[in-house]
Formats: sequence, structure tokens, C-alpha cells
Amino acid sequence: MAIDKKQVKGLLGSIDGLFEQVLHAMPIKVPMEVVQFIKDKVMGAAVDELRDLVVNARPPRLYLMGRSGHGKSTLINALANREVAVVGHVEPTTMQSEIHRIEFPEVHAAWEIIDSRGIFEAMRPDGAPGRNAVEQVQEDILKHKPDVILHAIAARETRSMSEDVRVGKEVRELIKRKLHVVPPTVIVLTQTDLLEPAREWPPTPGGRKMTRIKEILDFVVVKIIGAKAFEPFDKAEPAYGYKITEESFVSGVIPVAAPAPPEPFWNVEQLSECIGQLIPKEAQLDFFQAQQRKALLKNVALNMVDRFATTAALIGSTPLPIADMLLITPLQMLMVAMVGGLSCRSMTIGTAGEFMGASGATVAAGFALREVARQAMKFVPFLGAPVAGGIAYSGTRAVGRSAVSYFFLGELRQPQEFMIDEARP
Ligand SMILES: Nc1nc2c(ncn2[C@@H]2O[C@H](COP(=O)(O)OP(=O)(O)O)[C@@H](O)[C@H]2O)c(=O)[nH]1
Ligand SMILES: [Mg+2]
Repeated sequence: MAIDKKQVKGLLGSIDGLFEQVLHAMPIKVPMEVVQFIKDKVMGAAVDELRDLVVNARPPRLYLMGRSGHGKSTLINALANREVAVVGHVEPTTMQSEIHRIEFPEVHAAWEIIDSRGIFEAMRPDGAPGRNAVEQVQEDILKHKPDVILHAIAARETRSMSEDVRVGKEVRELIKRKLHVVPPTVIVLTQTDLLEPAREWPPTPGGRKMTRIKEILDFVVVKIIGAKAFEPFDKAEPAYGYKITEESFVSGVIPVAAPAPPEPFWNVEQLSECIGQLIPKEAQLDFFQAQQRKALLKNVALNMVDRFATTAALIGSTPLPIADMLLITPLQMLMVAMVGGLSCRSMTIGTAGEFMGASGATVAAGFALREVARQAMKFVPFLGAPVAGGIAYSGTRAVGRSAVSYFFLGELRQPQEFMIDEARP
């Protein structure tokens, strides 16, 4: 099970019903304008979140560029975490690119892959891609409008790198003149396991292999791309790749390896995370869900929890004297249902209820937090609204983090445990 678009209508219906119930359960009669405020601003924002991420979800479209044999098909398999593409030294039979759709029915996801195989074989005898390679790639991108371009370059082939990158740059400049939005490009340095020393696998931080990987990475970023502003994804270990922070035809350079089993892959998740950040929101669910990589989906869930918490903070600006946590219950239930869905459980009010019941989340957190808010009000009355907003923020975030821990790690930890960084506005 995973997030299924078909469940959304049912879920929204139950959340609406819940909202009505909460209003009836309130100890005071909630003024009409407060109800309207919460419906529009708070629940409205949450439903928008659901719409962006789930209702409008569509397959990501990835464009694969690079020479034959440089590991394009293998890269797709590695990203997808299963065999989906044809791997091997297939002689390019056509100069046309092909688009294919990969279905992941068990997680309700699909990807669209455009494989430019053949294009880079339009090389001149000196090994440089000819004029028509540039034109073909350009035509392809204008036609298919991919979300991201992955340019695979074998890490060992340092001789052909500058030619390859030049083609990528030229293509991009041509497209820029014709399209308003140019798809971001990631240069993927493939087959790093084949670098010297060949037997050291997987590479260990500080080891010779990692040092070699970093040398090549620096060479590509500084010498070939000529980037001036860039930063490592991981400050402690730059060999995992760089994000280019200046205006450039490349957004990132990431070394990976996907050798045949039983050798382990290396750094594929970093690439995946980077792609996930570059593609539009509506393409993220299919992209991440297909991979069934817990760590990545957990990150998507944590980011979503933070956005829900920010939305909950709006409740601090309602005309009520103090924000009542009970009013946030429907919002939190929706958030928990989405966390459950992302964890590949079903995205229903039932799943959310199971968590809420097990952890006593809203009721317990709601009442406890109300008490905290009241105490805070006593001491700093003029700070009433912001404090209440802060409590709504950290309380919702705590419930969300507790749900992430429950659904992703199978650990039942009380929301209170996550309430360390209190009252952020
Ligand atoms: N050792 C190793 N071999 C790889 C890696 N990636 C691809 N290969 C091998 O390189 C060959 C070409 O890969 P393929 O994905 O078909 O390249 P494509 O022509 O660009 O699609 C195949 O034999 C793959 O098994 C890698 O990261 N490490
Ligand atoms: Mg291939």
C-alpha cells in the first residue's frame, strides 16, 4: 500500500466530518468568523498541500543523456531499486530517442524515461559529438520537456569529459532561447567503483578510493564546468557530490556506482535526493514512492510535517483569546494520514486514528499544550498570540514527528518527547 489518489476524496470527506465534530465538542461556542478563518486559511492550506503532493501527482520525466556504455540504463535500475531498463552494450539501432513509461503498480507510481541512446554516437572520428548530436538533444528536450536532465559520464573517462560537458552546455544555451524554463541538469559521474584501487569497495571515508573520487569531482566542477560557487551536499565528506550555487548550466555533480550484485551501490540515494529537490512538487510523490526507499520517503514526510506545523501556527492569529489545540485536530489527522500514506501504509482516517489512539496524540498533546499556553499567557500576556502560534507550531510538529517515528520506524514515542524546541513562531 502507498498513497493512492483514489483515497483522497474519502479522506477529505472524513476530515470535514471530523471538523464539524470538533466544533461541537468545543467548551465554548466558536464564533462564525473563527470557523471561517480555520476553514479557509488553515484547512485550506492543508488541502492545498494534499493537492500539490497527491491529487496533482504525475510521473516524473527524466531525460538521460550520455554516451553508450556510460551506464544510463543501469542508473535507472539503480534509482528505481529494481530491474526496469535494458542494460548492456546494445548497439544503437536508432538515432531517435525513445520515451518509455515504467509502471510501479504496487505503489501507484510511474516514471517517464527518455533515453537519448544513439544520439551521442553521432560522433566525429576524433570522438567529439557532431553537430547533429546537439541538434537532436535539443529537439528532444523541446519536444518532451523533461523535469530534469541526467547527464551520465563514466568517471574513468576523463579524456572525453570536456567534450561531453561542452555538448551539454551548448544544448542548454540553445534551449534557453526557446523555452522559458530550462530543465535542470545533473552530471552523474558513473561507474566510480572501477576507479583505482579497483578492489576497495565500497569506498571508505578517508580511503584512497574516496580521495580519487573527490579529485575527479573537483576536476569536473572547477576545471571543466568552471564553477566558482558550489558547496558539498555533505560538509564532512565532499566526495558525495557538489551542488552548484551560482547560475550555471549544471545544478549538481554527483558521483555514483551501481556495480552488479552482490557489490553494493554507492551514493545513489544522494542522487535521488538531489533529483527530488530539482523536480516540481507534483512529480515528487511518484519519483520517491517508486523507489520504496524508506529514508527518502521519511524525508518527504518530515518536510511535509514542517509545512503543516507552519500552517497550524496560523491558528495563533485567530480572533480567539488563545489558540485551542482541539481546533487543530482535523489538521493533525490529515497530516498523520499523509505520513501513514508516505510510509506505504494506507492514507486513510482509519490509519491516522490508529496512531492517534495508540499515542493518545491529539487529546493528550492538545490538553497538555493548552495548559502550557495558559501558563505562558499568565507570564507574558502581551505575547499571547505569538506564543499560542508557537505552541500550535511545535505541538503539530511534535505530533507529526511522533507519527513519522511510528509509521517509518515502528516506534511509539509520545509527541511530548519531540517538544524540545518549544514555541517557534
Ligand atoms: N562496475 C560497474 N559497471 C557498471 C556500472 N554502471 C553500468 N555498468 C556496466 O556498464 C555497462 C553499460 O551499462 P548501461 O547501463 O547499459 O549503459 P548505457 O549504454 O549508457 O545505457 C553494463 O555492462 C553495465 O553492467 C557501475 O556503476 N559499475
Ligand atoms: Mg542503455
